[in-house]
Amino acid sequence: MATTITEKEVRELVKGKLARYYGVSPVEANRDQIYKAVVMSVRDILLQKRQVFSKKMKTKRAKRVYYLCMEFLLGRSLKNSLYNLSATETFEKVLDGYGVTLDELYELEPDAGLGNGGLGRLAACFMDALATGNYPAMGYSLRYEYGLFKQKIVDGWQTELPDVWLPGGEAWLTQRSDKSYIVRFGGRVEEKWAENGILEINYVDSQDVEAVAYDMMISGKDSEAVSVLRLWKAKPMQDFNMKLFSQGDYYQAMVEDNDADVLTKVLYPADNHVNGKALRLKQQYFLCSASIQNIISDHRHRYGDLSDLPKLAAIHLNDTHPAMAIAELMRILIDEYYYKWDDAWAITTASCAYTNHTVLAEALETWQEDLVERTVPRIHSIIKEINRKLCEELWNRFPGEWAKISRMSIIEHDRVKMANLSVYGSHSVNGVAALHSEIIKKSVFKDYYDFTPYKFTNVTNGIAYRRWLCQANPELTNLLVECIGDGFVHDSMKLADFKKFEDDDSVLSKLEEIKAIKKQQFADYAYKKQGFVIDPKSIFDTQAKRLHEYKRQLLNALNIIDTYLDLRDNPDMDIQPKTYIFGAKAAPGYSMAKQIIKLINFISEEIRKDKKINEKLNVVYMEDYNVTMSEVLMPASEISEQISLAGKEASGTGNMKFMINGALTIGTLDGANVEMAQAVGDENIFIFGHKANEVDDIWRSGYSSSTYYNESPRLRRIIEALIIGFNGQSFSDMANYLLTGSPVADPYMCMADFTSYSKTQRELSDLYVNDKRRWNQISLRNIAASGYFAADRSIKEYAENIWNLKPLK
Ligand code: 26Q
Repeated sequence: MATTITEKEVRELVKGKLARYYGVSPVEANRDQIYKAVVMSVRDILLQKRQVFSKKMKTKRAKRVYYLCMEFLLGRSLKNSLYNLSATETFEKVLDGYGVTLDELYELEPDAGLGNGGLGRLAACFMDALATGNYPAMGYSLRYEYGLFKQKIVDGWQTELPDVWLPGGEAWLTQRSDKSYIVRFGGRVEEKWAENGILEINYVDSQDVEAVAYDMMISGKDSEAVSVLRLWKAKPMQDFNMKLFSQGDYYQAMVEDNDADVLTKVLYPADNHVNGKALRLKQQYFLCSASIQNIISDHRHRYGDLSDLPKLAAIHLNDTHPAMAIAELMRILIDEYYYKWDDAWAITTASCAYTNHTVLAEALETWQEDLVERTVPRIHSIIKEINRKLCEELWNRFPGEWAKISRMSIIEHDRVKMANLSVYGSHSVNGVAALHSEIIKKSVFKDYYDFTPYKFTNVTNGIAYRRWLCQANPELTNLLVECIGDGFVHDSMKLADFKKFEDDDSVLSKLEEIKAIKKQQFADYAYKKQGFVIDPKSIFDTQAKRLHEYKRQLLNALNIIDTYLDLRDNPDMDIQPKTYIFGAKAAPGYSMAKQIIKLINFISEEIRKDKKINEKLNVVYMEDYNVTMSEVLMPASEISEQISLAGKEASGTGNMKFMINGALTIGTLDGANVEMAQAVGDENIFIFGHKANEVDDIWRSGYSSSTYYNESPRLRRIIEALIIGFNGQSFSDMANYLLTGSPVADPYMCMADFTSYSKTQRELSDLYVNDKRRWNQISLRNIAASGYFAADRSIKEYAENIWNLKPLK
């Protein structure tokens, strides 16, 4: 249902905001004021829509989903909100009179970078899809003052700068002083049996922090629903400080003031890697406690009885980061509402569901037990009791199987294993792509799969495709509308109709023209941002994602080196000019990842110095890759690099964004690539390398990268080049990493997959030169087959198979 907001209403709204907040009329207002006034106007429209929807949810006693996640990587919102409200033109007309365009205003909005990568972006895509599908939904996260750091490349090396997003991003947030809760840390817990037989829990010397809600409205496409993203800000507790103050402990009062603030200062910048810091644990509990308190209090106000909770609320744990929500829900039911343990446990497990996003060992969260005990003593004792009951159940079920029981326990060797808590405390566990969901049943959760097989399921990830297709690529969208009508805007599966045009030469050449336009736009962008000169006629081959060894940017670099050495030997070699584009941030403490960035930048520099070679081979490292950059980059890319070691990438979602924009994928059979291959057909995707089971086999029999070195003169030449170095800098450490590293050389098997990768790269180049028509056909088939990878579809599956949630129409 499209909004019917009129030009007149918009004009009044914007004018009112300008007068109220800045005391200016539209003609006096500067751009920044107009931007903020427009954002606040859109926010008001959405708030009002949400209110209407909220009333309906309540009267219909509709079940709601609460999506708990430490990250929401939203990017910009203005363009998306106007698009979703179908109000872009109306606003454009109003702004016409003010001498600014919407495009200019869009550029004023900072990215809300409250996430690292895939997991956080998925959460953002899901909020959009939930609203679009008219599902009652609320997301919960933290209102980080600083999002993911800004990346600057200095002399080839990544440096980090703070991401100050709030001054520009704040206009989206509505402070909810009425939604505030106390979260308690530390101290001691005293248990006292009251005369009425009730166990009273008292907190002694705890540090109390106030959680204040800030709401952000997330619109759906032409729908009635609006999703709310509730972000918690930590605020020092006024009266607590006053108490200390009045006791004469002025200094302590001030220090504890600062302590509270620090909780929601900054997002931890690690992706697929845990950080066992106390502050992170506190952040996680802060999210869990504030959110669960809020869910329970709202539920009680609306419906009274908490026993109804599983019927009316689905609580979703996005990875294990909010796993303490399980214990927090138990705490509140037992300590505050005096539920019996088993009844509380039944409510908790029926409400909670958990998604796993990784099988990497270094990303599996475990916490030192004494840290948990010190930080959240009551939660610790509840987890201990959950664990005791679990072990009891396991002893009955698997008598004598000590090793298994120990693996399955929640607390083992003084560590709290969040994955086991999440699985045991949830009624559903899912992976994020078919292959990944199979792998977790065989690896990390094998024992749990034997124990409770019915809990395990799969929901393949999807993307908010309207952002990357309709908004980021209007040229392609128009072509699609001309060919198949605009039904695909609401139903991504209709993209399949585009396949009918695979033999239509005029459509194929239009597709090529559109790619050329988007390439030129990206070339202009790269020039403006970083001064890179890119030949728009060269093939744009892109790897854009977080920098991680398992994602194998290094494998890409090895192939670039190989081509470079060929060109150095023979500068007249007849090859299709190619531009390799990288965009990636590394966790600040991840030194190997930073070395890889440096390698790519040094190669890039050296190549740039040789004009003749540079005409055929160009490497650009785009600084500060973020959501907004991806919206320019994905539509411009012709080759999508999805080259993780098979079995390591849970799903990937960038792969889907490239696909829908017509890029050809070069990739391993990993994550969602497997399903992309099924959807588009093996002839339309460029798969190489060892498969997940082969990787396991090689690993078991002992991987030796030197075998591949000995067999391949090309690899030997590359390793030699690394040692000699690029742009005056030796990368012999990298050579050692690949050949002699310990405990194992080349842990992500770049050497093992190099030959097959490099051969497939050549096939792609040959196809581009020799049969551009077939290239365009493959591109078209990819677009047509991408409809399955929509978040709308993922959300429908979650709603039907996990949350038991119905759209509210
Ligand atoms: C945990 C504890 C302490 C500090 C940090 C963390 C932490 C933070 C972020 C651990 C992991 C992450 C992020 C994981 C992630 O982004 N995973 C990706 O999720 C995507 C969405 O499902 C998948 O498509 C990707 O395959 C997966 O890598």
